[in-house]
Amino acid sequence: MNDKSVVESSYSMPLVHAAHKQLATWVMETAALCNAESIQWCDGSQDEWDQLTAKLVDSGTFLQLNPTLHPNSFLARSNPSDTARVEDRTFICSLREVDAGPTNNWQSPDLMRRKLTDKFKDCMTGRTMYVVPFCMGPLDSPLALIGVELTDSPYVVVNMRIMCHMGAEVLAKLGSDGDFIPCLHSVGKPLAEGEQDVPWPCNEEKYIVHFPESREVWSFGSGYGGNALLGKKCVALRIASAIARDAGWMAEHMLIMGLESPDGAKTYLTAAFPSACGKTNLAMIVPPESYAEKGWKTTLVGDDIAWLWPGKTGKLHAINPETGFFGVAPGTSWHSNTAAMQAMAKNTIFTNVALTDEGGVWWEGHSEPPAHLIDWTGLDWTPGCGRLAAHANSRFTAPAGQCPNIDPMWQDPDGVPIDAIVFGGRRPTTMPLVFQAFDWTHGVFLGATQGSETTAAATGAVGTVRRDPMAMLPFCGYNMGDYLGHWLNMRKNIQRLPRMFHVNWFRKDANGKFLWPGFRENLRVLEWIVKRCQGKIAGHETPIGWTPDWKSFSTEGLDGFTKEQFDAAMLFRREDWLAEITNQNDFFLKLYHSMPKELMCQRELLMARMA
Ligand code: GTP
Ligand code: SPV
Ligand code: MN
Repeated sequence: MNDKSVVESSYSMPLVHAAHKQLATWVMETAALCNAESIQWCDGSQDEWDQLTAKLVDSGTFLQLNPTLHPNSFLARSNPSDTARVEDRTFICSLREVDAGPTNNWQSPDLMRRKLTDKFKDCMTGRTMYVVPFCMGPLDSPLALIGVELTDSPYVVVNMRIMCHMGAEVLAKLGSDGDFIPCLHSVGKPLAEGEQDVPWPCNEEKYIVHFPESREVWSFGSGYGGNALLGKKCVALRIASAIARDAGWMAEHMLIMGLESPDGAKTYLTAAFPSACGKTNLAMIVPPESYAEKGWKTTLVGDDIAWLWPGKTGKLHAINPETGFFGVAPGTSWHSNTAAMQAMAKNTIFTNVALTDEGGVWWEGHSEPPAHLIDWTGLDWTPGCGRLAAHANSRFTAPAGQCPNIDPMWQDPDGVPIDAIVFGGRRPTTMPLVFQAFDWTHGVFLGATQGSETTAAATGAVGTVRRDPMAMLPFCGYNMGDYLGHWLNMRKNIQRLPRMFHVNWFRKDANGKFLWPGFRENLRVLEWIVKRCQGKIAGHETPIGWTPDWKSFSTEGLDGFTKEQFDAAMLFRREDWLAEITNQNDFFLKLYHSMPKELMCQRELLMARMA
């Protein structure tokens, strides 16, 4: 299309937005294809937020919470069929199938483009199309990526305003010819003349589609989380991982946090845990009292995504490309995560949690159940009624700046220097509480073979152990074997390598009880990690890596936690590990053609050490 059609379009466009011809043309073409009733260019202002939240309250999508309990906060209840990411409907459409690899759904870009063009035709009839310019990463970071999401969901717009830099400042940075990642989103529910809208429009047929080579995202049919807030998983992980491979950096599903030990030394670490396996909890950890008294301090940089590159200090540096949390609500309480509770005290959007009679929010694990609630589906709920009050994947969208221990460097364009990388997942058996990799390549092997019980963050079976390399299985925008090769290659560019660790908070005893108290007490594991990074403490060498012993691991102030319990949480059993190695077979076979030889070799070495 050319400028002429922009001018001739039936949509009006403020002149200032026509400055970027390519953007203006794409906006006009898309509005025409989707038959949007009108176009709204989003500036990210408070006025815009007020206008959109009022509209969402009017349409029944939002319920305003009691402003004395939760100022400027809202509850949304989704359609019960649209509550989590849809991995089987997520596609990587590279030109060649081999570039998507055996762990991704692939379709030919041409075919997919044709199919989607058909789907998007007239799909915004009766709706406004919002133009949402956004920037992942601090605007002045060398890694910052700009995208523009076109969406017919005002719910998406207000969530995006919390989750990333959005609006006028991004458009200004884009100027008249800046590069941007086009992201097209529709809930896929056109409104016929006079048709009444539903509170949560969506479509049974969903497509979450990525074109990693041309760097575009098309998402159809869902309004929820990672399916619809396209800056997050689609851009900052799937598209960014492909960009990072080409440009020598890494886009990872990791939290970033800082730890200040009593001597004043600051250690930053990242941790890759699969969805709903405790990243937010660990990122926001508050030291137990005995640690706080000694002078331990914790800070948070990010809770879900880290972009890493070799920085000025010779270490890997990390930025959090997001500005908000889209955190799991169930299990979050003043006891388990005070920082999260403070972060979501105001200016927060809750999705699929329960509503209290006072106009507050509640979920399983929040506090003692109230005598009456309205559950996430809008029905009356009483304790013992047999239903969950909040959906297992219910979430809060809260501004990161509201977290009381946000790190002073969290928006630093150069990121924070990383000393440790931690892998982990939900492993009811086999995996000890903590162990350290012998070196970078062994660490990459630990990350590559990490597994976890599946959770409610994606639709499908919950509770079976699956391999989830670097917690990136659902988020890698290219061939997983090539991705692991990229990890190995990065070693050459990092002068001061981080140490690598594997943790497991989720090991259970014969009665199904967690062997480790977890949550705040995880700081004890972090202390061991920090001291290992500082070279202050000896490790115990085992076939699987370096481990702490009872003496070098602090349990002071951890009432009643015995050496027997520690040994059970740390136990290395040869039989379990032989089964583990056998169980990794399927994964190695699946990636046979692209799996780096170094990782095959690591497997051999592990078996040799076990013999
Ligand atoms: P995504 O946002 O989906 O990427 O996940 P996340 O990794 O940020 O998940 P989050 O921190 O929200 O995980 C929440 C779940 O982990 C809840 O069910 C918590 O109860 C559980 N959890 C977190 N930390 C611990 C821990 O130390 N021990 C145990 N047993 N459970 C934990
Ligand atoms: C995850 O599932 O890892 C999330 C939530 O962080 S979502 O944004 O929905 O993907
Ligand atoms: Mn996540």
